Amino acid sequence: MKFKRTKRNVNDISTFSKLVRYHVKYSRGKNWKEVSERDIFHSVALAVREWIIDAMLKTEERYQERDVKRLYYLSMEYLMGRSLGNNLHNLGIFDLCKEALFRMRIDLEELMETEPDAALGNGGLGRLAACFLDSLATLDMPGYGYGINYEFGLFKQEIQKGYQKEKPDHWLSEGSPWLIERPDEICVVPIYGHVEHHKRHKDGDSPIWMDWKVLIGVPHDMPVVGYGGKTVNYLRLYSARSSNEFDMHIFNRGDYLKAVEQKMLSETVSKVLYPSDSVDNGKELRLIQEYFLVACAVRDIIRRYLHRGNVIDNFPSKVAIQLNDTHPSLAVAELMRILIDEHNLDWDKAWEITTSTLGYTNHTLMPEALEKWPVPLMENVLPRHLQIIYSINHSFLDKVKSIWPNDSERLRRMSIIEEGNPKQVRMAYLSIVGSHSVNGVAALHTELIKTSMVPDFYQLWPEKFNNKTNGITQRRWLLKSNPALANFISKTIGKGWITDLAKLSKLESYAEDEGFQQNFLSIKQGNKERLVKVILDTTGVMINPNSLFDIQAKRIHEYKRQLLNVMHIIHQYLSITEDGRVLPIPKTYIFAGKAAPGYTAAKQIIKLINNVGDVINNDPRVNDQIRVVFIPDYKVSMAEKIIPAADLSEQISTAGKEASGTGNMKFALNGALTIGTLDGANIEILEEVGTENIFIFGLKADEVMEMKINGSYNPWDYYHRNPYLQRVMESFNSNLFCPGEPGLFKWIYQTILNDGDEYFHLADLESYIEMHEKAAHLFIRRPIWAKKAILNVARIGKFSSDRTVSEYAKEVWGIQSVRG
Ligand code: 26Q
Repeated sequence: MKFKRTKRNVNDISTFSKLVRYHVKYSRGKNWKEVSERDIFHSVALAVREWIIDAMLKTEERYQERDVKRLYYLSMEYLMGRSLGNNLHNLGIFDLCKEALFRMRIDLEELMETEPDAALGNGGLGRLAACFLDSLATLDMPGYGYGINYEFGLFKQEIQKGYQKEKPDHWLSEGSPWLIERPDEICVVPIYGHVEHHKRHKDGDSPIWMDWKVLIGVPHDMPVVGYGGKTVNYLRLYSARSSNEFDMHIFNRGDYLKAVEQKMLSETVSKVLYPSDSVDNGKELRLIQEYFLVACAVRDIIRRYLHRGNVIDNFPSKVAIQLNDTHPSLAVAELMRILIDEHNLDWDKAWEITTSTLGYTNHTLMPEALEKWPVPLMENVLPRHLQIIYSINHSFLDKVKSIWPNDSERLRRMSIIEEGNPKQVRMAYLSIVGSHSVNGVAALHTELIKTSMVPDFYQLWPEKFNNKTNGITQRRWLLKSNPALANFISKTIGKGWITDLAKLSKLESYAEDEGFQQNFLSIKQGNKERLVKVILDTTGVMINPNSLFDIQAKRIHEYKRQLLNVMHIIHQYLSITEDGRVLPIPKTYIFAGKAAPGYTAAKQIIKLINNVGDVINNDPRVNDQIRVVFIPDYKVSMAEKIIPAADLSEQISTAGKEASGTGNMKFALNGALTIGTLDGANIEILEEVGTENIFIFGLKADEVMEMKINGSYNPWDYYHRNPYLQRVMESFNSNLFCPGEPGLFKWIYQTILNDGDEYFHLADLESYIEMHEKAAHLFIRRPIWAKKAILNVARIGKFSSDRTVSEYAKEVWGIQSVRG
């Protein structure tokens, strides 16, 4: 390289500018006067990447010197969002870079807006993985993500005539400056074929997996910069390629088209993220994706372990693997297969290593969302793995039999193989049996796993089960997304909160300080004004920045009850237009979120929100009292703009259904008050912030469960008892909100009143309306509201992912901080 590197000095603005110009010329091949925005973004990122790579290499040296145990997080999803701003903050060179670019007449904030989101995930589970990686690096812990380098991330959402339309997200079309390809570390992955039995040892039969095809996994590393810039770990994402040897074989047979077709088929494996956040059972491509991730990750982990001269027997002393839900649970079978077939370990030793290495995190209780794979499909795609799963099940059921003899009903309940036509592999059971740790993601959720999802397993292994309440990284969700509040907090109590969120408690003493309250409120106002512009740009609707911003931003799901929110809005609308009511304060109801493309009810709810918005926003009778907007294409970078602007955060799932929620934490951290049910982590937020600083309503999980079991819930009772609810329901039966498409929302009336209202909307609507009244009245008394909001910020410290990750490190993974 021609460029003479001056010794790197993070304070040196001119070094940075030179590096940017260097990359414009030698990486983008352009003269300064012909650069595009894209060129500048890439050149700035490549300049920053140099700092990052230096730190990344040093980090690896440090880990090697100390020969530390490492954690590998296996996840089908990572919702990383944008990296430039985050990396600059974590490296501590944000201001330096801003100044350097300013001198080159480039606005850093504008440049940051041109970066495409890395949307390699659907929602909560994928964003949690991203927060964990940030925390691991910040805590100087050797922890790595393993995932798939999807060519297409989560679809882009457009709204046309009120309906969601999906557009492909080709995020890699211009390449990513953050991905470092590692062609020398590719993985060869066998798939399909069949198993033959050969005599190997005197002790019996040795199965051989034959005639498999081959996939190649090419790793791409995305560096993960810890706050302070000392530790840089990485997220290793695999792209699927076809194997050359394999193609050559077909090419040589003269079947050129067949060979190209085969090549394309191989590459579809990492083509696209499945856009559903609950199971889409039985799709062969999804099974192959899950296996592809697991096979690449396990090979890579073992290779790295053995490379250091270690013997396989001590594997768990240097390696922990965490399964992010059941999606990578084939790791149980794959690790067993490699230990037995490739390292010749006996079954018991292999089993001990496997279970000591693996941990499993459950993210859902809903029976229909539990992953299952048809046995015939698995037999075709992964014949040897299926055999191993049968053997695992056999010895597992032997153990159950030895403890509970003559209990065939229990064996049927606990079997990893579900009887039926076809038989299915229960991936949650495989994960529980194959791991030493099983955890839920909030206290209530963990209790429900133990008592209602898998009580038999809890009875067998109570010590395996533990709770790890989710958290979020304050670096992205306050420092970066809400700079005004972050600076104000740092000025008041110092910067300690950035790496120790519990320090926010120092803000408690300012909660009643008038000056502090005023600053706090004016920061919120600034964030609201920023969002007003975004909403005008994306929807064309002008909203009132002085109204109460009531926000529900999350995936669209019946259990999350966006419909309950809409019912309340309709109630309020009708109380103005029909009862002549005047609201205590103007309100803006803001929604954002994507529906899985195949989830009809969820897509209809989006249409409903848009239609209700159209009617209300164009009705002069309510115009200065209510507005309803749906912000299209919710994603991490949009969340960073929406969340800091919220006054009220909607966390209103049917109790017992939301495993944890993490949006609830982000909103509270940014000074919104929560209106919510006693579900998931809301319960723990209530415990932290105190009952007078949160608006809790509705049935509790045990009450919902009880009413379900004894069949005592009858939505008609609520309909008949309360004329307001009746009026809301009748609006769905009429064409009030669908004048152009008569009958469009009748299905809602039907689902709620005649089909049993599975999610208890009518049971909770009355208390929800009451809580909203209470919230609106409090909002007028602004100092009281401000005090509550400040106390939310001051008391939310528990929900840092630093705390969550530290708990996993100590109690599950056995890894430690490695400081320089
Ligand atoms: C499975 C098989 C086939 C296709 C898709 C899937 C699939 C994909 C994503 C199933 C589930 C998901 C995502 C689930 C998820 O995001 N769960 C959320 O996890 C958060 C982090 O723990 C919790 O806070 C939320 O409560 C939970 O809903």
